[in-house]
This record gives sequence, structure tokens and C-alpha cells, in this order.
Amino acid sequence: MSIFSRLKEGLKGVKERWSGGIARLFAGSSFDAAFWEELEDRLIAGDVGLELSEELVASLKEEVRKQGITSPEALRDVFVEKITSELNAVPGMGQPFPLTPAPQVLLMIGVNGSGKTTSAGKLALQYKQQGKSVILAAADTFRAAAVEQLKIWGERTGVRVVAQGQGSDPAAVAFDAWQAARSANADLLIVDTAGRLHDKHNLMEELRKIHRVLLREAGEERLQTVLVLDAVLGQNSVAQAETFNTILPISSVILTKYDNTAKGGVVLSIARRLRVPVRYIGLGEAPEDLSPFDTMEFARALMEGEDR
Ligand SMILES: Nc1nc2c(ncn2[C@@H]2O[C@H](COP(=O)(O)OP(=O)(O)OP(=O)(O)O)[C@@H](O)[C@H]2O)c(=O)[nH]1
Ligand SMILES: [Mg+2]
Repeated sequence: MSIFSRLKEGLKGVKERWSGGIARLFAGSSFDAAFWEELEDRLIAGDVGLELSEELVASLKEEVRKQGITSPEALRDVFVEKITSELNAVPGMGQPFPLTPAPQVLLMIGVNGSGKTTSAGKLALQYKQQGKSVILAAADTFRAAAVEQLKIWGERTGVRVVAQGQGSDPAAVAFDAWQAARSANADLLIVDTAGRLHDKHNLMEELRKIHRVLLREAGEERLQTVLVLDAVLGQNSVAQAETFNTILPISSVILTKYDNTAKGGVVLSIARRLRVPVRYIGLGEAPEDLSPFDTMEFARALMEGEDR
């Protein structure tokens, strides 16, 4: 099943699909002022971001003028092309994590509830299914249930989980897990972290420390800092990303809960504002509900009927 047929399933609960509204608009018959206003409104409502929405509309108007296009229907391909090239302007967009010497390290960060632990488990499963050896590190030592939650993912996927007790130093857990990954010749180490501590400053300091240890041990080439963002939060998740990016250099984004959002344009906002590639999107809570983010498929889906 393609990711967008899966999306169709997952999105049943969402009242008005963003893509549905866009597709309907392009099925209309003429370029009156209302068309352009409606298009801009829909882009903004889908959390594409104000600046980019205005820019897209202006450049589409320009194409209409230059190419003598007479109906919205004839503008579809141009629109798809613009969306795709906006996304593809960010290196690595829609591609899996780059190959590095083993063990590769994915440091999962993000605010609480964004889907770090779930995405770590899903990634473990995917890599395992590709025949890679994976280790999970429980560096969220703050929440009592966090280690347990990761261990359940470990059991589900048959992946070893390196953990210490609640309240232990997360950077020490990360260090231990790195050593374990090295000595086991693992292909991949996925480090889960906390999303909330007693206060915000502590969390950021803690993440910096974990990052510092992993950077020192694994080196820059092996280390991916993966920001996990909740798509339902729209522009707020973009703001979160900007905050995290001032603390640590973000190298990849996973956008979760895409099955629950009516604001699918947030991916364009992330591309524009952060210039960091979105590599996967979360489409549900089950282990297999994580898909590579395909830019072309995404852009095309915007033109394919309101029912999708
Ligand atoms: N529908 C849907 N739910 C998701 C997705 N990803 C995660 N979830 C759910 O979101 C909730 C939070 O996910 P977690 O993985 O525990 O989030 P976290 O970032 O680890 O949270 P903390 O450990 O508290 O910082 C869980 O109920 C997940 O099942 C997704 O792609 N779609
Ligand atoms: Mg967690």
C-alpha cells in the first residue's frame, strides 16, 4: 500500500483534509480573484506558512501569465512541480538516513509526547527487517514508565535495549549503549531521550550533554540528531524546531501523527524555515506506521481528489 493510501485510512478521523480542499479548488473553472484568495487561504490554513504561501501564489500567477494558462486544471502540474522543487531544495529531503560507518547513531530529541519513543521503536523494526543489527538506548531516565515503554518496543522488535535505573545519568546510558553497540558491531544505535524535565533549561542542558558524549565517541559523521515533531501542532511545531535548533544542530526531522493532522502543509514550512530534511512521517501508532517521506508522492496527492 502506498503511503497515501495508508494516509487515506489513517485520516478517516480528520474532518477536512487539507489536500482535499486544494484538489477541489484546482478542479474549478476559472482564475478569478476568489481562486487566488482561496488558494492562499488554504495554503496558510494548512500551515504552509505565510511567507511561502504568498510566494507560491505569486509565482503561480506569474506562470499563468507567462504560459497563457486558462484553467486551474491546467495549472495542476505547475503547482505540483513548485511544491516538489521547494521540498527538494533541501538536501536529503525525503531520503533515508545517509549511510555512515557503523555503528550509526540516531539521537532522538523532541518535546514530550511528540513520538520519540514510538518512532525509535518503529525505526528499530524497519532496520531490523532490512537485516541490520540495532540497539536501543533508554536515555529517558526521567519518567518511570519511559524505560518500560522502550523495553516493550525492544521485545516487539527483537532488539536489545540498553538501560539503567530511573534517575540515572542519561549521558552515562548513552555512553554505555555506544560501547555496547561498538563491541557488538551493531549497525545502528537509536538513543531515546526525555521530552520533559523539571524545567526547560535542565532538559536542554541534558540533551547537550548526551549529544556531547555521543559526538566525542561516535564522531560527527556517524551521528544524526533527529528532531521528532508532532504534525498536529502545525506552526507551533515549527517554532519548537527553531528552539531546538538553537541548542543542538538538527540533522533530520521525523514528522509524527501525520494521520491525525489537517495541516499537512507544515512539512513545507519546516523545509523553508529550517532547511532540515524530513525523512520519515508517522502514520499511526502501530510498529509499521512509519513511512519514508516521498516528496513527489506528497505533491501529487494534493491534486488527487477530496476523498483521499
Ligand atoms: N496517531 C499517531 N500516534 C502516534 C504517532 N507517533 C506516536 N504516536 C502516539 O503519541 C503518543 C506519544 O508518543 P511517544 O512515543 O510516547 O512520545 P515521546 O516523544 O516519547 O514522549 P515522552 O517520552 O513523554 O517525551 C503515544 O500514544 C503514541 O502512540 C503517529 O505517527 N500517529
Ligand atoms: Mg518517550
